[in-house]
Amino acid sequence: AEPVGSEAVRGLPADFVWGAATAAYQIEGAVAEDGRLPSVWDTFSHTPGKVAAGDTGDVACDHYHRVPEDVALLSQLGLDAYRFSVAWPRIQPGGSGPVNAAGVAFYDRLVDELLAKGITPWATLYHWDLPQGLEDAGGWPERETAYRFAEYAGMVAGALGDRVKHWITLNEPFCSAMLGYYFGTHAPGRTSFPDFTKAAHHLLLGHGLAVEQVRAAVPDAQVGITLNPVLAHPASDAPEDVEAARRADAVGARLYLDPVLLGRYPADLLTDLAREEAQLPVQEGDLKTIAQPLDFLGVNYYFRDVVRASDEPHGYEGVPQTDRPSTAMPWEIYPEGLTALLTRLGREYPGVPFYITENGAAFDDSGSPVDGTGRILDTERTAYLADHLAAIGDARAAGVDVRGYFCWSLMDNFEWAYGYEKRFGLVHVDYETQRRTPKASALWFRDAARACREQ
Ligand code: PNW
Repeated sequence: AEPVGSEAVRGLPADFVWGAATAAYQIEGAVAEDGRLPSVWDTFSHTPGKVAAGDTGDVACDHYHRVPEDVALLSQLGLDAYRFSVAWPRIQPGGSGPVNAAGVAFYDRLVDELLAKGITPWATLYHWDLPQGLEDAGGWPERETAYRFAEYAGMVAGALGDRVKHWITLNEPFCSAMLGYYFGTHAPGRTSFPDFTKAAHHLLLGHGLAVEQVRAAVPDAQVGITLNPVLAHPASDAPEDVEAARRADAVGARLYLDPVLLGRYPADLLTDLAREEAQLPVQEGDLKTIAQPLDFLGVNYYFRDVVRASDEPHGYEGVPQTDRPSTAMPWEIYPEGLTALLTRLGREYPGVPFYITENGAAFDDSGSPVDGTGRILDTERTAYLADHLAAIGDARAAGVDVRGYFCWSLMDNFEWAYGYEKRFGLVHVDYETQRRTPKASALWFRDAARACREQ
């Protein structure tokens, strides 16, 4: 691998947390084993036309049967921490009722293996795999789903909390609500603006209730939520584009940040929603529940948005930046946006430490050279990681309290609506043989973590 430039770890402290992230449905496979029942993503991926190439998570990376091997990979990469998600449909397969002990046993094995290798587990309770039984009862637009989520969170915290001390309630409620219930590009594939706003509020309520459950079960827990606030830039100085950027910021960033960290919904957003007759179904006491003090905020960062006005209920549309370098998604590569985002979060939401819980890139690795041992020399991914780590160093230099970085992803996996074609892994997965091979970027990441610790 290329030597680690000091630029990449400049400004990162020796105790900075270096990790990698995955999510249950994207890697586990074994969808019908040990009592697991379908989630909305099983249903969605098995619906023709929803996922590229008809891919599903039925097998994925077969991680369910390869825990020792995959934890050994993390260990070889010298990582401090591993962020994984717990599949609700394994723990409580229909979304209500008793704990499924066989499902818990899988995460017991994973956690024990991690701890045996000195790797700190960071558990995400919900990374989009709602039990289908709850969707059939109305899904996140129903308030009851928030109570069901809290019950499930308490079950998981009770089972794993003696060993797992880092907890993330939700991953990117923006995606669950907006992509799942309004754009329909993610499961469950519904396309209603009012359902989106109801889902958003009930996800946030579920977060707050889950924080209470985790704290009750695990008194020494560190609890947070992972959001993906996207910085929206107007495509021009025209007032309608500036207004579009405000709308994008309201619905994409502040809808989640403000209630969780400030205990209120943004006033401008409430006005926008009232105009669309899509109010948030807030009941007395909800905002207090949602705004429990947190130990950290998880931030996922991939890109910025450049937006212009649109007549759609949400009021904006993205303008592709075709003249700018991009990843295979294709998402614009914009590392300075991570500095800008963290600086803004530090200013507007002071007092909570930040962790980057996801950042990384899909590139067409098949176009990269391979060395004599079969290793993919993915220099673009290494450069992407180095530039984003340097951007975090810049935010720290500006006084922002950001304490760690989890690369998305440990290995190539099921990239939601894009299926297996988009590869985000530090580690290459051959889906014919399930063979894992670290890419050059993985070895660079290992060396960067070491250089940071030893500086
Ligand atoms: C995140 N968007 O998803 C998720 O947390 C991961 O599971 C996923 O694999 C990763 O980023 C890469 O996509 C997103 O369209 C999916 O705005 C889509 C969007 C954002 C994040």
